[in-house]
Amino acid sequence: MMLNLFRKFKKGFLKTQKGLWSSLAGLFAKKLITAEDWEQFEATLYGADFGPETVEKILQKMREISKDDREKTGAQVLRQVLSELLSGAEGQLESTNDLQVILMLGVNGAGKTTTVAKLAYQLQNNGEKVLLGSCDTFRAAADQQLKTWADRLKLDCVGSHQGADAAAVAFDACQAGMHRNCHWLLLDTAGRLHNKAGLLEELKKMLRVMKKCNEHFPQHRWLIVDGSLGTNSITQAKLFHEAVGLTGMIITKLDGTSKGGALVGIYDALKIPIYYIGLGENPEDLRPFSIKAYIDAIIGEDTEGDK
Ligand SMILES: Nc1nc2c(ncn2[C@@H]2O[C@H](COP(=O)(O)OP(=O)(O)OP(=O)(O)O)[C@@H](O)[C@H]2O)c(=O)[nH]1
Ligand SMILES: [Mg+2]
Repeated sequence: MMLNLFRKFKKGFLKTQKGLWSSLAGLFAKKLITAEDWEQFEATLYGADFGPETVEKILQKMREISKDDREKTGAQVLRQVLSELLSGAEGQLESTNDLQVILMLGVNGAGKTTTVAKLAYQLQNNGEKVLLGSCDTFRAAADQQLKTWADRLKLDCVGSHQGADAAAVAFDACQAGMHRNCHWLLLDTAGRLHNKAGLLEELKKMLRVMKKCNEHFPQHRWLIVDGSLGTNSITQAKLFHEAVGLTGMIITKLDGTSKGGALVGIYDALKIPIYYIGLGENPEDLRPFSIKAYIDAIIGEDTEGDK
């Protein structure tokens, strides 16, 4: 299964990879790299959606390395630069004896509900006791969508109905999670447009109310980001961060996008750890984020043994 997923990851990034490869191979094979060569490579980086600020950083670092060390291949240099830019990006979820609450946030369609299901499936498979909470009280079918997942995965779910107070549902779910001695409570929320001030206020209210159960709740405030949208997500991520103080991110829909570079831009802009990546719509399509696997997927596998 893991092998399949890795293949899927690689297949998804194939478009990104192909462009980078041909451009890199040409670049570093030359004795003298001209300004025009760098410009061409810059265009390739933009095409892979690394985003303007990250492209600038990548090029600067690559130029520095190529001045001192012409032994390395282009792929080796880019690998080194990306590893530096992603340093600290791997989030790691650790279980404790107490209930941990994860609040899943993000704009419409980012993949929150699906990610709740996928993560619940993964935690449950590790022997953890998981409860779901349906705090998307905005959309009529939202509660049913989460309940359907709960039934499929044989999980308990604290339900709600359209128009209910999301903060009250969150409070009830926290109480239920504590009483039932759960390890994890995963809370789904409504897709909030980052520029809708009222919705962000509602989110802050949820946070205040949960603190009444336990001052540490919710320990995790994760932004679910649609990776196929590229670096457009950076602005929304910043706004969510200002409103709630994000502690982690999950980048979804990395299967089948040519914009694989956006992940670096998003991390570089926010420096919030990425815990998982989404590679499909099924429960098993969630992988812990690994810097090495990601770089392998966008540059090509590490056959020379360099890190
Ligand atoms: N290919 C792919 N599709 C995904 C992934 N994650 C979610 N989706 C799909 O994206 C669509 C939206 O996912 P949801 O989980 O409903 O998104 P949401 O953020 O809960 O949306 P709202 O509740 O409307 O705000 C669904 O069709 C999912 O199946 C992923 O990693 N890969
Ligand atoms: Mg949803």
